[in-house]
Amino acid sequence: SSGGAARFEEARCMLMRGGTSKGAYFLAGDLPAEPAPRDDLLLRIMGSPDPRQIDGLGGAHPLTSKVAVVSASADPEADVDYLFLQVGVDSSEVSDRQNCGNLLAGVGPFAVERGLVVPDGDRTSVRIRMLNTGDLAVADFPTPGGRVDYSGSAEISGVPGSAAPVVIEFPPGGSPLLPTGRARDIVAGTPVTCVDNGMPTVLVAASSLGVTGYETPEALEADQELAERLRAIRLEAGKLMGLGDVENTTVPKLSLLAQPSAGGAVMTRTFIPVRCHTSIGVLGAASVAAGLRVEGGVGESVARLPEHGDRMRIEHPTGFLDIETAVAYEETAVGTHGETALAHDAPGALPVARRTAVVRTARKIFDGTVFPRPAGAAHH
Ligand code: NQM
Repeated sequence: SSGGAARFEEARCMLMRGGTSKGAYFLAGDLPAEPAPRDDLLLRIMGSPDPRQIDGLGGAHPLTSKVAVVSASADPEADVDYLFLQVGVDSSEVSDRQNCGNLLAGVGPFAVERGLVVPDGDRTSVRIRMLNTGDLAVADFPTPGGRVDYSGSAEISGVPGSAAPVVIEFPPGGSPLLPTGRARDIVAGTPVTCVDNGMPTVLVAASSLGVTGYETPEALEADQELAERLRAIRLEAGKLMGLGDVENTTVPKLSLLAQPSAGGAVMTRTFIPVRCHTSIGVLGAASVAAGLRVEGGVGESVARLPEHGDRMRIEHPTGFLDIETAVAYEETAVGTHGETALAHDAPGALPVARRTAVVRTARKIFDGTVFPRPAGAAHH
């Protein structure tokens, strides 16, 4: 390897759980600035490509093969910039084409740990520019005595025990809530609702795919016929959503919807996009929740919306995720293809997301130096 790369034969790194995901957090300055050498280094740090990621930090699942790159922001509206990178497990793909609302939960604490943000009393609020989408998030978490306190009583499904709440607010983002301009489309012969409230997601009634939506993730992943059907839906929906050819991308996600079983609004099984999520992504849930509030969407036949308030409980394979969303029908809204709809003369006026908020938790697992596998040592 070149002399320039030698500087990165080891890297400062913090391993954190963010929500129901786990990843390696880096200061941008501790990684190569150029994407190609950065991604090569990250593959060697995580142990990819290898289904077991035995020679690196990765946990052999997309939810534990994640990276957050954090830096001070030049943007006056933000304190820090956060770039999410999905590192392939058994592929050499490192992708910045999706965001991650779970690793997001660790970004504020990490920024304080690394001195990018000075704690501001008993709780600290950090404004985060999410570089993958351009959207903002504001995270608020306890910092008694000027140190991040990870312990607390907030419980989230999919994580044992309890921890300090990280309260995250998402102001309205820049993407149209309905990327196709319609509440319902037929793709690959299946009715779907394509929605993007922070994560491009295709909603499908489980019943229209011949499953109940209550199967285990393992059982759904083993269903080859279902996999083919989902693949066809995703490829066609991706084009309609303006995402181009999504064959090799991790967005859009697919969420199968079924009737709730535990007092929530809906039961979900989410494909990210090939593996079935053991719970649900944060922004994935934000998109499901907003999509359920869209009149005429495919959720109408299965979901039970709360009678009032913004809070909605999204059920998933290991419990539930509570998320607050508000959707309004504005006088005008513009879809990706440039259509404009006027509420007063068009009953199909496009809805927009007003706000989204969620409680997550995060934890510092270790802080130190990571030693990447040497360059050129992969055999595949
Ligand atoms: O949707 C998994 C996760 C995610 C993404 C995925 C996420 C989100 O659970 O905000 O967090 O959909 O790949 O971490």
